Formats: sequence, C-alpha cells, structure tokens
Amino acid sequence: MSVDKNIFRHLRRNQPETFDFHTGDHVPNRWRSDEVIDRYVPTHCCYCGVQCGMYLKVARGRVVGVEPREDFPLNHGMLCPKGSTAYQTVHHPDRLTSPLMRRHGKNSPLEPASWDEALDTIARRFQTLQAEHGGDCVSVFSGSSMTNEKCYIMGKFARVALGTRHCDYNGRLCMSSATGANERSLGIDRAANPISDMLHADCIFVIGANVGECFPIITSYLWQARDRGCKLIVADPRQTPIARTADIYLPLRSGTDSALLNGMLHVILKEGLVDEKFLRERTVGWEETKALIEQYPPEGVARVCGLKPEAIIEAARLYGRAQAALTYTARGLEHQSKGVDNGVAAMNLALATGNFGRPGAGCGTLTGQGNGQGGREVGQKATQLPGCRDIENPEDREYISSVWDIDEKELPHAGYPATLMIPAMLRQEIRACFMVCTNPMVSLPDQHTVERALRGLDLFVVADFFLSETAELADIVLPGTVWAEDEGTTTSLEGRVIKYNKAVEPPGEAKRDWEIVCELAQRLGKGQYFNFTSPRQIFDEYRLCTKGAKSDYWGITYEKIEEQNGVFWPCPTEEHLGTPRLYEERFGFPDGKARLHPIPYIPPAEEPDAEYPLVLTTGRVIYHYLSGNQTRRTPFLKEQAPFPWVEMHEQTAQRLEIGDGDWVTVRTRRGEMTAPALVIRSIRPDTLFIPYHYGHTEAVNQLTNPVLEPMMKIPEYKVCAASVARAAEKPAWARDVDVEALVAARKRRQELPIAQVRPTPTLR
Ligand SMILES: Nc1nc2c(c(=O)[nH]1)N[C@H]1C(S)=C(S)[C@@H](COP(=O)(O)OP(=O)(O)OC[C@H]3O[C@@H](n4cnc5c(=O)[nH]c(N)nc54)[C@H](O)[C@@H]3O)O[C@H]1N2
Ligand SMILES: Nc1nc2c(c(=O)[nH]1)N[C@H]1C(S)=C(S)[C@@H](COP(=O)(O)OP(=O)(O)OC[C@H]3O[C@@H](n4cnc5c(=O)[nH]c(N)nc54)[C@H](O)[C@@H]3O)O[C@H]1N2
Ligand code: SF4
Ligand SMILES: [Mo]
Repeated sequence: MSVDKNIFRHLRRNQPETFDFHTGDHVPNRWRSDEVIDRYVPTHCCYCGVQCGMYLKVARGRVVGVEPREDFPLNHGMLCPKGSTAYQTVHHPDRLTSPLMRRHGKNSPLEPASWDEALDTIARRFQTLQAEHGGDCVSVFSGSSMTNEKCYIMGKFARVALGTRHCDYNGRLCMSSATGANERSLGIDRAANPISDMLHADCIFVIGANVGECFPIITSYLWQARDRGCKLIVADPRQTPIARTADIYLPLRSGTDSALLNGMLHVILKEGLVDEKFLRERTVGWEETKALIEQYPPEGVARVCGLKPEAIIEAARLYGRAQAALTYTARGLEHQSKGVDNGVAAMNLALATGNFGRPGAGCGTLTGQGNGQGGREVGQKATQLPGCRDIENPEDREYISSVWDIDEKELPHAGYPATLMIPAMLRQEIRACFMVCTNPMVSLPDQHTVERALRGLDLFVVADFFLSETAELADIVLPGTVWAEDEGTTTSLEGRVIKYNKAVEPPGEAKRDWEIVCELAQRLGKGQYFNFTSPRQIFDEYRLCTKGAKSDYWGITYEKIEEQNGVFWPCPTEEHLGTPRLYEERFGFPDGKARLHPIPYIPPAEEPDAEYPLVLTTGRVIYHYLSGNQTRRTPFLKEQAPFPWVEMHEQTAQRLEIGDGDWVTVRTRRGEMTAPALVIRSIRPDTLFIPYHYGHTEAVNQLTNPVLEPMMKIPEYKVCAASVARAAEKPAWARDVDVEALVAARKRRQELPIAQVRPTPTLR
C-alpha cells in the first residue's frame, strides 16, 4: 500500500516545529520543516530594517524552517511573509557555489574557476589598471544588507588595500536624504525614538512611508497606539493599507511634500500652537524659518499639493494640539531631488511644536535595509570614515589612520557617491569596479545608461550568492554567503545593535564576504591590515574606530548584545546600557541646539506636460525585497507578485479606454516598458505606480529620472513625467503569466475607495 508521507507529518510529532508555512502543494519537499530539529539558532530576519527576531531551525546541517522569537522586544512573536520565507534562500538550488569567470573576453561565457585563479586575476588586473591609470581608477560599490563587520571591511578595503577614493554603497539610493536631513537639523544620524515610543504618542504623522507593506511588523504598534487614542495622519499619493483607516489621509501630489509641511506649520503658527519655549531654549534658526512659513497659507499650498485646504488645516490642528507627536518619513518623501529639504521641513514642524526628547515625541526616518542604519555609519560611504567620522576632518583622519596603523597621508580623501560612479565609468575615469551586495541593474535609475557604464568597464567583479541581473554582466563573479552562514552584528531601524548567529556552513566553495575581502587584500600586498580570522575581531577593531564618535559602539560587545537583547548606540562604556531615545537633553551639535532651516518649496525636476501628462512613482510591495534577487526566487513570494504591473486610477483608465489587466505601455524621456494595468481607486488620478522589484524588460528603472538631490546625490525615484497607452504588442514575458489571477489577487487588497477628509477628530 502506498501512503502519502504527508499524512504522517503532523501525527508523527505533534509539536510546533512541524508547523508548515505553506500549502504543501506549492513547496518542493526539500523546504518542508518536517524533520527532527537539532538546533534552534536565535538570529534576526535578513530583510528589512525592523530586523525581527527569529530562530532558524537546523536539522542535519541544513536550515529547514523558521520560528518567530517571542523574546525579541520589537516583533515579539510576529514575522511578515518575507521573514517567514527568508530561510528558503539558504539551500536554494540557484546558490552560487564556485567563482565564475569569463576567460576569453566580454563575449565569452561565465565558467567555473578556482578561488586562486579568480582572486589572482582580480588582484593582478586591479594592480595593472592602477599602475596605468592611477589608484582611483578602481571603485568599490557595496551594500547595507550585510553585517556591520562586512560593511566596515569594505570601506577599509577600498581605502587601505586598493588605495582608491571611490568607495560608496547602495544606501546612497536609500538612506542618504534621511542622513542629510538628520545631519542638518539634529546633528545625529539615527532614529530619535525607539519604536515603542509610538505607544506614548497622541498623534502619529506618516509621510511617504508605506508602513503596512514595507515595515509590516511596525503596523502592530500603530494599531496599538490607536487603541490608546492616538490619531493617525498619512500623506501619500497612494492610499496604502495604513492610509485606509487614517484619521486624516492626505493624497498629495508626488513631489510636493515640503509645501505641505510648510503649510501645516503655517496653520500651527497662526493658531498659536508653536512651542515658543522649546524653540527659544533648544533650537536656532526659527526667525528665518518663521519668515518663510508666513508665505505658505493653506489655500496656496492646497493648490500645489492637489489637496483641499481644509484637509491641511485639520491635519495641522491634529498634529499641533497633540501633547506628544511622532513623525515618520521614508522614501516617499526622501526619493526626490529635494529629498533632504523635505526631511528638514518635517524636522522644522516637529521642532516648532517641541516634539523631541520625550516619550512619544520625535521625528525621523524609517530606515529601509536590514542594516541600513549600521551600514551608513561604518565608513563605506564616499565621504565617511568609520563611526560616522568625516573623511575630510583632520582629527578623524588622524585617529582612524592610527587605528589602522597607516600614515594619514596615504588615506584617500572623499570620492564619488555611487550615483556619480556611473558617469565616471562612462568617462572611463573609473575603469574597474568591485561590487558586493548590490544589484544596480535593477535598482539604479535610467537602466540603459547604467548597463552601458557597467559593460564598458575593463574589469567588473561582483560578489553575490545568486546570479543577479548585475552579476550577469560581470567579468568575474564571486560566490558570497547568506546571513545564516555567518555571525555578525547589524543595527536596526531603531539604532539597536543586534546579532546574527551562524546556523550552517556555506554551500560548495562559497565564502563569507569578509574572508573574500581579506584574501584579496593579501594578494594586493596589504594582508597585514586584514589579519582577521573572525567577525568578532573585525567588530572589536570597529568598536575602537567608533570610540568617542557620534555613533559610539565602544561599550557594545557580542556578550552584551546577547544579555540585553540588543544595545542602542551611543554606548560609550562597558557599564553603559545604551541610549534608546536621543535628544532628551541636547541635540547633536556642539551647542546642543537643533537647527531649523527655511525650506522653500521647489517643484520636482520633471513635471507633467502635454507629451507626458502623468506622474510616475515607484516603490515596493509587501512580497518582494528590493531588487528581488532573493524574493523572486522564493516560491510563495514569487507567486504572490510574479511580475510588475501599472497601478492607475479608474478615471484615468476610462479616459484612455484601458481595462483591468490590459497590457499598457508606459513611456518617459528615458524609455518605455509594457505591463498589465491594475485599475484602482486608491491612487491619485494624475499618478501611476509601478513596483520596482524586477529586472531586464520588467524593470521600472528603465523609465525613472536619474536627476540627483544636490547634497546627497539620491535619485528622484518617486517623481517623473510619464504617459500611458494601451500596448501595441505584449512583451515576450507576457507568454508565461496569468494576468487575471494577479489582478484578482491585488484587487482584494486595494478595493477600498479613497477616504474623504473626516470632521475634526477630538483629542483626548
Ligand atoms: N516589502 C518590502 N519591504 C521593504 C523593502 C522592500 O523592498 N520590500 N525595502 C526596505 C527598504 S531598503 C526601504 S528603503 C523601505 C522603503 O519603505 P517605504 O519608503 O515605505 O516604501 P516605498 O514603496 O519606496 O515608498 C513609500 C510610499 O511613498 C509614496 N510616495 C510616492 N511619491 C511620494 C511623494 O512624493 N510624497 C510622499 N509623501 N509619498 C510618496 C508611495 O506611494 C509609497 O506608498 O522599505 C524596506 N522594507
Ligand atoms: N525605481 C526605484 N528604484 C529604487 C528604489 C525605489 O523605490 N524605486 N529604491 C531604492 C532603494 S531604497 C534601495 S535600498 C535600493 C536597493 O538596491 P540594491 O542594493 O541593488 O538591491 P538589493 O536587492 O538589496 O541588492 C543586494 C544584492 O546583493 C545580494 N546580497 C544580499 N545580501 C548579501 C550579502 O550579505 N553578501 C553578498 N555578497 N551579497 C548579498 C542580493 O542577492 C542582491 O543581489 O534600490 C533603490 N532603487
Ligand atoms: S518586518 Fe522586516 S524584519 Fe520583520 S519579518 Fe518582515 S521583512 Fe523581516
Ligand atoms: Mo532602501
């Protein structure tokens, strides 16, 4: 008699580890966790900045499943769909298990190679190119999905082993506007409050953040806050899941955030809701800011933002009258050519109302990538040394040179930010690139230009654990490791330093990124600076680098992280418990005072016109992570959002005779792409939205505007002018997809109509 083994799965051991996250049919057997679990390894999710605590379940040397951790204070027992499937990348059949090289030029195939051959070739060719064209012809481009230890070593590798000034990372596309705003207004680049502060707020203002899809576990704090009477204001051109039940939803036109924020502050000023004492004692710059704010009455602002003036007035009152208000921004407001200004305008509003340094009072960004916070402190940025130190500051240079045991004169100066490396490659000023943990062939704007730049490199090396769209263009591909194969720390969106623990060994010949870097440094003749044999040793050197700096990790040890379930920086001594809330007494400037800056509204770089009458905005969906290189390989996630679509309002669709699921072509000045239409009411009629997690002809970054924010050089992903029309023909990938199923699934999520502005809610 043949018996379906599955029947016994639950009978065999009636215990939680047999819990299956999937409907068995969709998941190959090898991913089922129906095994006797040898170990539960406490760690954190590898995806977003929330860094939920999880256990990886290990059986016979393999990761076979996941359990959420109840004991981690942030997610206590919850995981989102990405977190609960993250473990499926570990033993994925697509994992790269040996180095790959093109042995006979650009057009030859990528073939397996030994580590010796690959690393020798890289070192030799970097050295030859540098001898011929100078040290700065080689660049390093890294990412913040790695641990602090790995990110730190990337910056050191660029400056010490390669001696190039050109080192930057993918946070340039992500956190750089937020950094600019934090540095200009508050003086410290970290979240002002722990997430649990939401439970102390009377009003939470979310502007340009899709919390429900991008920080799913944080949503539970929003609901708990509201259960306690907290009011919610959401500003977003799309009615996101949290916007549906907001007390006030402001569907602003993309790119008009600073006008809205100035308008709200105008109302607050006129209604006497400004905190004069706080402004006097704890800030500078109010007089100039106030003079500008006078010029933003709600009627004018409403026209700019495409909102009703009453909505702006109601939102301002709700915010201004709160005893404690929290503002959260994210990439909606920051992915703009005015991204830094927008962040500063949000800070102005919070400072003018005295909303800092108390439970439930603050303003800041929701950091995106898993280690988006730590990654922006460790010195892998073009202008930065470890510990948020300034590469042009003589004291910082002297100190880091002493820790690294090099001559300060040998330490390179500031180089190009990642977005400016592309034009430098086209000019052949940069001729080689070592790229680790980023996939710009999906994530950088104006893809066709990016592709030309990368293809034109004399030597292009990529380290990844899956063959990404970018690795496909590389001359040499190095197999890296996933988070479960190594230990190390990350710093979550709260500023809490936590630790990943190793669950399993890497597959085949894959190597940990820091080992790859150390071995390469050896071959470049700089091995003495990279004598690391464990992440702990790297962390200890990093701690020393940060001693006395703004992001002070000196008092943080692996043991302390474990004992305290994470430690918030700054933590200057071993006895210090860490700092969950910043700015209780002083801001991060020498005089301890915050800065207000007048921020005039300046429109986005590209506005709609007769040829391109709509605004195209881009972003995320809950099921995919960034360039999708990991989540598009995860069966459940792939199934939920298998390909991109174009969200448009039903009025727009009607006018253009477009029906749900019709193939449409979206055009901008950079290019065009074709995808099915999703006709909804939860988006402004003048706006289109396309999720960006896909590559090749499915990449929305074929269309986006590469214009940069002047201070931080972040691209304007959130606004460009576009047109849409029914497609003349379907793209090749249309053959394999079920559009009806996708439309039906997305529809269930997005059915509710745009909310009307509600009457003034009462405050408690
Ligand atoms: N599921 C999922 N979660 C993620 C990620 C992921 O890829 N997938 N990535 C992580 C990372 S690295 C990041 S950076 C974060 C990003 O997190 P978010 O910033 O929340 O995500 P986005 O989708 O980029 O954009 C947020 C919202 O901005 C809105 N928006 C567009 N234009 C404007 C505008 O001009 N003004 C305003 N106010 N809003 C606008 C969009 O409609 C969108 O709802 O998410 C993190 N979490
Ligand atoms: N149109 C549009 N474009 C955008 C955005 C948008 O909203 N709209 N958002 C921007 C934002 S906020 C971000 S953060 C960027 C992200 O852009 P990318 O950095 O390009 O995206 P990721 O998918 O994180 O790329 C990381 C790559 O490194 C690999 N990887 C992950 N962890 C490791 C590791 O530990 N070691 C190694 N060696 N490899 C690893 C992954 O497989 C993946 O291929 O995209 C930006 N691009
Ligand atoms: S919310 Fe973020 S950290 Fe938590 S499980 Fe989801 S992707 Fe992972
Ligand atoms: Mo990001």
